[in-house]
Amino acid sequence: MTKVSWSRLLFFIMLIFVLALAACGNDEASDEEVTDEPDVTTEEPAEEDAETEEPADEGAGESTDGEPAETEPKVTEFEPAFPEQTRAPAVETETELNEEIVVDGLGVLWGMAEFEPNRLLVTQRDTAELLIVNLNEFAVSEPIEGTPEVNNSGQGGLLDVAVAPDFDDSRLVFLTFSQDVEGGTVTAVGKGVLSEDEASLEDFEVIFQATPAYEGDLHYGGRIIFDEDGNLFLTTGERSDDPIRERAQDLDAYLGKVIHITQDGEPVESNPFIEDEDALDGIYSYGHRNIQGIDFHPETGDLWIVEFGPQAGDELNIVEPGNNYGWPIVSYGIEYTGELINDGISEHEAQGFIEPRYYWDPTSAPSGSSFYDNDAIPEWENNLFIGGLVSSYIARVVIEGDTIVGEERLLTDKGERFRDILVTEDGALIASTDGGAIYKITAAGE
Ligand SMILES: [Ca+2]
Repeated sequence: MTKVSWSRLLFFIMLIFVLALAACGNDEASDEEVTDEPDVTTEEPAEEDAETEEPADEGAGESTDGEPAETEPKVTEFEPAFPEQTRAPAVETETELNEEIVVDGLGVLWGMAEFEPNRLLVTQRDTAELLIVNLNEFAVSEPIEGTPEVNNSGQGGLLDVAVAPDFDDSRLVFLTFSQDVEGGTVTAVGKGVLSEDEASLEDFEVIFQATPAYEGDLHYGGRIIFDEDGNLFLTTGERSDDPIRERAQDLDAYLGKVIHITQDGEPVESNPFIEDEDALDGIYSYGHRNIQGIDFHPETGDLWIVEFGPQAGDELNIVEPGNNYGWPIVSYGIEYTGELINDGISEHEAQGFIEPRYYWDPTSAPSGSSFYDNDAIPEWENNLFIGGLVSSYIARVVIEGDTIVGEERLLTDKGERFRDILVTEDGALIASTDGGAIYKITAAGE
């Protein structure tokens, strides 16, 4: 490291200290920067990434030299439980790609759903606007009326959007958002009917609230996806602060969970704790931190989630009913203060928890994710694409069975925080950003 880098590093360490002090004095200020969407320590290496990374060499083929995609030093001392659990070998897309910016400058575009071919419903987190983006016409609609009141402080606001599997008939749209309730805020799910003229969401009603309420504005989780039976999986967060985050381990709280509910917000009858009278019936899995991505593997049907870790320790997990994923007892990350979490136990399985299939160290800040379930770019089939926030890239993760065998970083030169990922029916890879852009990536020549 050069002298200049060392002095910058020292500066950032001092900055973290000051921010941490500020956070102690004021819960509302700067938490998003301090705890999540990390953070100055990871911002620094990300900048270096941009300077040192070689330009994408199209046509070079998948690399076989085994060097990892991650080139920065680890933040922690932890070793993986198995060799493929972190730092997968770098791979490179052979197909020549075309990038377009469909819209820009719209603010934090948190969630997307393709409700008609090449037409997306898109949420704007902070203004709580629901918009329609036309991918072919590069056009965005006026905000749709009838969306819910949200608490847009911190990481809160209008979060995800999904359309019912029978949308063509029902026109049902599902939204997640942070809602003011007695005692604080909750992650809430609601549904409404999109009017024929697409100007309003009618009869909007809240169907589920991830209780207990908490007075904080961090770690809402908030992703939703339909399963093949038309039921919903909802992800939540553990609300970040110590000690509330410990509720991720409690079966009488919906914090830090994957939740499985019907379209009316009722627990699905096959849920794992439905017979346990001390547990909430909607819980599907627990011990999660802040789940920001969820999708089904197109071939295996496994449900993969993306969890924000603390400093380092972001995780990819396969969710199975009743399983405990260990937070905040175990983690491959450390506190943003540099302190160990729970004396620094990283091994999950040895402690009776489920090992992540993959983790990042240093932080990647992984957000919305989507499997590529299309043959438009054949080499991408069944790969998982994950938006990175401070890391400012889209991760392409190559999976064999339940093992990560390769990682690639796309759009590293944009300086964007990639918030959500979607694959269209036509096979375009769509990425939304916190700067309010929507990128469309296709095979060149199509
Ligand atoms: Ca874990």
